[in-house]
Amino acid sequence: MDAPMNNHRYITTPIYYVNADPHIGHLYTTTVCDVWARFSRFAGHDTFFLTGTDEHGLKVEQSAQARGIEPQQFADEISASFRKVMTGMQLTFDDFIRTTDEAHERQVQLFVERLQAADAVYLGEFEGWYDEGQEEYYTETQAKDLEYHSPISKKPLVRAREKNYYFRLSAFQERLEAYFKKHPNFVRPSARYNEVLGRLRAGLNDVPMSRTNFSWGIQMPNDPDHVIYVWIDALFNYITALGLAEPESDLASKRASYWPATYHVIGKEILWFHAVIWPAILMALDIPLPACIYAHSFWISEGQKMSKSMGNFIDCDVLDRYRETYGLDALRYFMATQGPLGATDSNFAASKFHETYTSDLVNTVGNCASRVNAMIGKYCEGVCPTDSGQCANGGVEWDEFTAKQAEASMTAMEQFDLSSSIEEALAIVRKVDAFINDTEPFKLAKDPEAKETVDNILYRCAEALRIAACLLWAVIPEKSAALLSSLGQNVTPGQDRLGSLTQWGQLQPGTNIQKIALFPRLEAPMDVTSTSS
Ligand code: ME8
Repeated sequence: MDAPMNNHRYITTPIYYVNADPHIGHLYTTTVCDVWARFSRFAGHDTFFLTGTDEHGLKVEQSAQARGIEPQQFADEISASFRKVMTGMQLTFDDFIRTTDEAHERQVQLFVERLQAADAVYLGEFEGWYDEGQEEYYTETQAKDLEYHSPISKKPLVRAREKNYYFRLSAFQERLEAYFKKHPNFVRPSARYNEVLGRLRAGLNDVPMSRTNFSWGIQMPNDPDHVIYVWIDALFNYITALGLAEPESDLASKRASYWPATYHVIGKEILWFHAVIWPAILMALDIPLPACIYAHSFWISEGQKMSKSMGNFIDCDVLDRYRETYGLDALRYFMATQGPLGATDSNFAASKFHETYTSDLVNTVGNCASRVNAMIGKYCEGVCPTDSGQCANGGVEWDEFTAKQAEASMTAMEQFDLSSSIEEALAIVRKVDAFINDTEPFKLAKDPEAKETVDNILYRCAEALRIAACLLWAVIPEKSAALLSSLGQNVTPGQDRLGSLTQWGQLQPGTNIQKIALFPRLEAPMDVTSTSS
């Protein structure tokens, strides 16, 4: 990733289609962005986090018609439900853009006019195989595969021509290839980079950027017969949200400096649009490119592709049940550590969820915190002891060790490697457990002469836990805050800086330390078969 020129960071999710209800996929992408955005603010960066809904196009028009309502009303309803679910999951987006927002529509037209002025757009004629029922074109190869019949109505495809505006994608072949070569982290993970580059090198065709077969969309400037193709309309959201088409506007004065984006986080199925078409559009407009397109893989569920008919679909009802059983932080933790951020798909399974919850949250973080705080309760009257520095460290230079872990954890998070970042923080907790087992303060406490050693050990345990809690805050904000509060710490992420909070020695001797039970132990995995959906 190229280092940004200022302290600003900008992260985006795809904007979601309003023709399906929110499900694990949408909430996953938005949650991993939320983890990163929370971390980034805590690390002291001025951070903008954008999500929203993609509301134009034929499918929305048809879905609205089927319900006998206007497309706008239909879009309003589903967009509101996305927003509600995301707010309910405490996702801290700074704006929720809708492609039906007036400011978006106006700016898209301005950008398209600029593309026309730059001669990046032309009116051309397309000829192909047309499915009259579905109003969809197929290429020769696709039509051949379908034996020249509609896959839906089974009626014969017809030869048809359509006049469309085209974007001259082919003109950007060399510039794109050169850009990829110079920026090996432009697309991540690297498997996706190689995939796009391979396809890019195979050659680029111009792409249609308008349609005439429906009207629910943004009109092509000066041509009311054409509607701007929904993908072009949607991609612009990343810069219309910042007011980039209107540099003199209030919006731009507040937000324009967030561009270029630090991360566009997307699913792998929409990589081509983001890694090739979008950069070419930006090049045509002379706008800098985003630093990184991060394309994650997919969730499958209980070992199979998610499907409503299979009964393994992770929709909001199922997620609510996980949340009720394990808590919101556990759900965030599972998504961040076991999710498909890499190049392979991940399995969302009740047994795996339970195992992760039990091993990492109950047995590691929760157990260690309750152990340390309980010992301080028992052997130090609930008051943080003093570390006189007089006894052996049990093989650990705690200040150096925690500094190294904090640095590694923060670097990994900055690079969007959520699971490594979390693992570096958990390593601190594991080390505390090992330290307790090695030094056995619970045995030493029986000997009044060893009081100073016990105090020193317990101070180091509590202080290390405080640092781990700060590093885990972006992932499990509620439980980390509870842990910090049990250690008498009043932390306001964003105002307080992660970098300075993770320095050793800030826990003040004399602070009251409370007993804490963070994650209840649950006996069996959640029963996913009895889901109502
Ligand atoms: O494609 N696992 O919107 P969309 C993980 N409007 N993530 C998943 C997933 C799964 N099984 N299923 C979906 C669109 N996602 C366009 C985007 S952007 C300018 C326009 C997530 O509603 C993932 O982020 O189909 C994927 O890219 C996105 O939802 C697709 O959402």
